[in-house]
Amino acid sequence: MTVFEGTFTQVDSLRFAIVIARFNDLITGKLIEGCQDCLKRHGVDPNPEGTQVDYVWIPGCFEIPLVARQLAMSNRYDAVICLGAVIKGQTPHFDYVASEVSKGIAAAAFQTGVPVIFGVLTTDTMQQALERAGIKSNKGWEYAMNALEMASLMRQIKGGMNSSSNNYSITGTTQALPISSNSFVESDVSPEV
Ligand code: INI
Repeated sequence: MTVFEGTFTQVDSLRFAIVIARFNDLITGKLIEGCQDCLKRHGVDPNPEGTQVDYVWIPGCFEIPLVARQLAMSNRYDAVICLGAVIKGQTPHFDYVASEVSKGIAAAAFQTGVPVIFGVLTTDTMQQALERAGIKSNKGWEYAMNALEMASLMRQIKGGMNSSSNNYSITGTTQALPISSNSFVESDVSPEV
């Protein structure tokens, strides 16, 4: 039997999309810096003018799932990293946004077979968010590590296929996909023929 495990080397051909919420950009701006630092130190060129990382700005976390799914479906990326910060206020808004973004990110990954990293801080206070965005540690760094590991792991599981060769399209029908396709699971995404 085989042990599959993501590595943090051989990153030259990996491509990532980073989706960033403008809402609470004091926090999300710091998360990007952490992400970029980690990617760079592992040999990925985070320059937006380069070929390895694209950046997509959106209004707030509620918009993440739609955009993340679209990017994951594009066959351009080995992983999509979603960065946001949902901070509790005086109203139930936090709960709606946090709930939708977490479910939506999971669904985007599940439906497309592309790793979509949940890089969304959910905190009670701005202070807690700041502590996780650079003051004590920078979770952006960890999210990039998660993306590197998952990108590598998925390439191995797919048998070394380049992500750009995994063509699929949305059909609206539910069917199990073969291992050589883009997912192991029941999904409404099916291979292009
Ligand atoms: N968006 C966030 O990213 N974080 C929040 O804390 C937040 N709160 O609490 O309101 C938030 N709201 C905006 C939301 O994500 C949408 O952009 C907006 O509702 C438009 O769809």
